[in-house]
Amino acid sequence: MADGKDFLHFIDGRFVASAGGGRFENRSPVDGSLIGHVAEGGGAEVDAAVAAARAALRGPWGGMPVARRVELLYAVADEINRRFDDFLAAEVADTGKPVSLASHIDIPRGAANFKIFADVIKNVPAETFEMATPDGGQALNYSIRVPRGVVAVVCPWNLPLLLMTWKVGPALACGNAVVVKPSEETPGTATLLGEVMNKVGIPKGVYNVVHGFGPGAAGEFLTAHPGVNAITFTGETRTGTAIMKAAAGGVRPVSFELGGKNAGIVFADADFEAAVDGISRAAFANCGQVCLGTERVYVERPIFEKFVGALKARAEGMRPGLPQDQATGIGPLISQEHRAKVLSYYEQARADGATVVTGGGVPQMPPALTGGSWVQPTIWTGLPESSAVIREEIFGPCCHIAPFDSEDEAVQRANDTPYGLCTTVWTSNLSRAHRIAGRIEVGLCWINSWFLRDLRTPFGGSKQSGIGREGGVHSLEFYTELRNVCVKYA
Ligand code: NAD
Ligand code: 6OD
Repeated sequence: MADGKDFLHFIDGRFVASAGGGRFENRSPVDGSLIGHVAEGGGAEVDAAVAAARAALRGPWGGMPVARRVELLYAVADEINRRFDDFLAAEVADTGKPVSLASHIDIPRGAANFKIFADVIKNVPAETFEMATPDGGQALNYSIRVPRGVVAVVCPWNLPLLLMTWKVGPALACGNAVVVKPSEETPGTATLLGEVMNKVGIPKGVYNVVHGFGPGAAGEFLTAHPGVNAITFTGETRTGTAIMKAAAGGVRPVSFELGGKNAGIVFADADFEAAVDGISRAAFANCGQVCLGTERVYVERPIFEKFVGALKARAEGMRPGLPQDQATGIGPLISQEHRAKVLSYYEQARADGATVVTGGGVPQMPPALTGGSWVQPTIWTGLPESSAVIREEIFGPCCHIAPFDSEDEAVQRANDTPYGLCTTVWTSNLSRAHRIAGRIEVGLCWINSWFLRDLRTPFGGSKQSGIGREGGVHSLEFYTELRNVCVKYA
């Protein structure tokens, strides 16, 4: 990774340290051990990266035919797959997530994100209009899609490679150059991708990475930089608010994938085992650190007790452990800081009178792992809907389960939140499923499924869960601008 365990910036095709030598520690969430040091970027690194990106747009990348860009993006995907184990090791080191999870989701999607958008850009439909001109002649209008220019990509830590490439893939497919600001918690795979870019021949300056922190640091400098033409961001709603203010200077477009407090709704007529399985994944996968996760579960009263018991058994069957161990069912949270936040909600739930069905604390770990950010998968019942545990995004392996008595009640309670990312509904009544899909205030509604992704579909959140949709041709709306060309030919 450029310099042993040091994570350097990747600017203009080269791995570089910070101008002043600043760096910070990267620690393992599994045991707290030191993984390495990360270059801490500031204004100088952001300036250099944006300048490199602008230069790339004026260079070979700017004039490159789409067919060649497509070939290069396919090569990026192939090279990620060829170096699958390196990406897996880097992702697992930074996040502590089980290898079984990262090898099925994070790394394959990291590669797929380049192929899917290469395919999209090959097949962009064109619009043409013939018109009569005032002088009795004729003109043809056609529209072309042009890149925005330099796109800032600001990323979170929960699915680092997957979420970064979900933005970098379409941005490059559309002919932009990018400056990525990975999360300070997860520098590994973004850095490794720099090696891939060089190996396959992506021109220098097209893909740049500046490491560092957010407020008053690399993240803020990047989003406020006048040389940036568009900003795509995944992270907390509060951070999105700050970035939107930065984007206002220069009137730059934003695409935001933000926080959520997603509901799961389980009807008594659902396939019980499938519903338990789906809600268990939605609540506990990736140690609950998935924006699409379900922290509020509403279960129809006749099956409420049985469902709570079955989910409890699932939670208690998830063994925490080393990522490489195939028996590991759940990894640690990303950091001690995040663990303190999650545990504060575990305390709040008790204070608000919750029944703790299972969990609620820190698991007993072997001595070698006690320095990690472990928490128990946790289930509560009995909380009032006004509790902060029900209202606020926790981003941990936990959920509250409440009974409901009617479809109207379930929809009303699911919608009673400032967020609107997704919902997962479990029922065998398809009429009801379609009705709910029309009434639920979210960007993504899963029926008898969860996190089932076709990358051609629009992805994004309603209300405070985001702005815009990405995925398939929808990504073109953000990563390109339409230019109309009017040709008077007669
Ligand atoms: P975060 O908002 O704290 O940080 C995300 C990124 O923003 C980091 O790179 C950080 O350094 C940077 N940042 C922070 N403050 C900034 C500022 N003022 N200016 C510019 N950059 C700044 O989020 P996180 O804790 O890394 O990730 C967890 C959050 O992300 C959760 O809220 C989760 O719901 C959300 N998320 C949403 C989606 C989605 O698709 N909707 C996907 C994944 C994660
Ligand atoms: O699957 C995706 O494309 C996507 N953006 C997933 C987001 C997961 C949130 O943690």
